[in-house]
Amino acid sequence: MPTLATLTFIVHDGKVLLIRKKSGFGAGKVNGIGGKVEPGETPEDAAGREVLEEVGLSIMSTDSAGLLYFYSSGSEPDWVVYVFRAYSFEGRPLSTVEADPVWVPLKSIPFDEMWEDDRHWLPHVLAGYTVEGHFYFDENYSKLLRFRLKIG
Ligand code: 6U4
Ligand code: NA
Ligand code: NA
Repeated sequence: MPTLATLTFIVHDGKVLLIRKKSGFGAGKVNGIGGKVEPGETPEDAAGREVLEEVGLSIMSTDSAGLLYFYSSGSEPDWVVYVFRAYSFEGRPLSTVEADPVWVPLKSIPFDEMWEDDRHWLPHVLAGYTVEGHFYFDENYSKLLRFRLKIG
C-alpha cells in the first residue's frame, strides 16, 4: 500500500513558504511543508497539522492543487501525495526540530536544492493550476527516470 502524504505551499506577498527539512524522507532538501497522513485524518486535516508541527503556523483554509504519485520500482506507487495551496495563516514561521522555514520569491524557487520532480509540477501549482503527476525514480530515489504530468 502506498504511503499517503501531503505537501502544502503557503503563498503570501509574492513569496512561497518552503522548508529545509531536518528529518524524515528527503531530509536536507528544500520542500513544501508536509508529512504523512495519519489514520483517521483527511488529507486536508493532515496538511493543517503538518504546517503547525513543522513551522508553527495555523492555516485557515486550503485549496486543493492535485495529486502526485512517486514510484521507485514496480507498478504501485510508494507515495501518493495530496498537494495544497494556502493563502492565509496566523502566526510567524518558526524553526522546529523538523524544519527551518524560508520565504522564497515566486520567481526564484531553488529547484536545484529540491526533489528532482518539483521543477516539473511546482510552477503550475504556484500558477494556480491543478496537477496530476506520476514520477518514476530509481531504487533509492536518487534519480528521476521518467514522468507523466497532466495539468488541469
Ligand atoms: P515522520 O518522521 O514520519 O513524522 P512525516 O513528516 O510525517 O515524518 P515525511 O517527512 O517522511 O513524513 O514525509 C515525506 C514528505 O516528503 C511528504 O511531505 C511528501 C514528500 N515527498 C516524498 N517524495 C517526494 C518527492 N519525490 N518530491 C517531493 N516531495 C516528496 O516534492
Ligand atoms: Na512532519
Ligand atoms: Na508526521
